[in-house]
Amino acid sequence: MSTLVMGVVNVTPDSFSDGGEWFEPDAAVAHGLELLDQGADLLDIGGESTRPGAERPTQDEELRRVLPVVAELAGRGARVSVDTMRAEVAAQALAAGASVVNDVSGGLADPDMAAVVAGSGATYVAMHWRAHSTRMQSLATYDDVVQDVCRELTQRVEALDAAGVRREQIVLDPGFGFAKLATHSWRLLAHLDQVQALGFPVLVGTSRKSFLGRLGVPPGDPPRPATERDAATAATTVLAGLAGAWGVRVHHVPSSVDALRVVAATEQAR
Ligand code: PMM
Repeated sequence: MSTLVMGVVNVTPDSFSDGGEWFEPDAAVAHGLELLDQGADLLDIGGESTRPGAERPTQDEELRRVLPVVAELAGRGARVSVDTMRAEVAAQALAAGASVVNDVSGGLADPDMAAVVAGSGATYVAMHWRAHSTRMQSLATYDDVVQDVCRELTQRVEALDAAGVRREQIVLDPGFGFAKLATHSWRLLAHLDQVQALGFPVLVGTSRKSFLGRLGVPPGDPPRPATERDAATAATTVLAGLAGAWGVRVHHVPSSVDALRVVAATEQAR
């Protein structure tokens, strides 16, 4: 099966690469429609920025941001994912037409999340996570990042299973940049096969992340701006495609669609 392209629609004032750009519902919907036009298979709609140090919006504010956008895009036939750590936001987004819950905390942030997911039958992306954004970078210590992430993801799967979530619902994500230094993200990218070997579909979310922003930049110089990381992101999409990832979560859809065309054409020529 070919890798899906999940286009990012951040309805936030402060996301690291596109905060504020699509903050009004109409702008967010228009952006989602543009991403679909460009070839996105599904849209990931989020109302909470998870960049390092970000403060959380209240639940009411998060609902106010995402629900109209989820309802409108799902109503127009899009496959919609809601990017949330809150069970109530997930429940209301599913009721409004979302079919995927993308939880960067893998169920750790809200004890009610697993029950909502189990009851709905929705696809559930469980990402590797250690703490909220305000303190996650202080927890970026590992013995062996690939083994540790795989073990902690397996623990999440066991907890989800115990709460009634079916294995077929689960997609795993190693959580690039979340409680990870650049070296950790590179190691995970180099060993995606080990994450795949856990036996679940895998989502790769490298898009515009800071470890890509440091490529080719002399030490001490500022990283390149987020919007100048799309070519590097597309290169990671090739790696994800070759590894057999279920999906890539990206801001710039056309470059990743093309990257996956390269993977498909090469594989056909084998
Ligand atoms: N990264 C961000 C937000 N949501 N979800 C998943 N599953 N995986 C990720 O890597 C991920 C995510 C942060 O990026 P953004 O602020 O540009 O949305």
